[in-house]
Amino acid sequence: MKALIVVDIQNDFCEGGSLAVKDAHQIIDIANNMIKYFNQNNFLVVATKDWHPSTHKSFASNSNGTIGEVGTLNGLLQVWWPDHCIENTYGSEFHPDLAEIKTIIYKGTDLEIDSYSGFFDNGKLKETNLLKILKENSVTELFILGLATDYCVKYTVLDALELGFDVNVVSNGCKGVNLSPNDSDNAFLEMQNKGAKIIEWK
Ligand code: VGL
Ligand code: ZN
Repeated sequence: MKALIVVDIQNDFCEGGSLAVKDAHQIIDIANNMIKYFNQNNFLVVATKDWHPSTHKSFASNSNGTIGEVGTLNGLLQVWWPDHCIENTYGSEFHPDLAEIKTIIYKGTDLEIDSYSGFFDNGKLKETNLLKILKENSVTELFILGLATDYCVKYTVLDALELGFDVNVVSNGCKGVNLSPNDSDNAFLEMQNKGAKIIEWK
């Protein structure tokens, strides 16, 4: 069984959002096209949502940090982010042009720890429902796209590989933050080196 995982296509990561990823809107047609194809073939479609309380400590504003710089949060390296994807706000809603997805995984809900991967938080202390849902549906092969290549897409892909899934990363369906200019290119290389197949959806 195949599954599509649509990562964090939320308003705050798109143009005009507080943590806008350059050219994010360019992936929405590809995402919608894949959602339609997966639905038509009775494959599974899952979306993740970055979903933070306003007090989340990954926010520079809550941790005396400088946006884009790296500090530590409960013993883990942490990039300080602008406030983003606050639960139940416009910024955390899916982009209005994204096709409907029924199964949604929420992550980043614990204010003490960030969570880039759709499977686990950054310390692998807690797990979301994603693995359980994939197992219940006998999924073995994943297609992953979304935002951002160098954070939530990358860590979702690396965890999926460690968990034993066959992973396809849809390169034309991903855009990155690029705090450093090569971050997304390096992320694709790392995902590929660890066993992901980098594909394009036409
Ligand atoms: C993300 C930074 C902070 C992402 C989430 O979705 O890639 N990046 N929170
Ligand atoms: Zn976040």
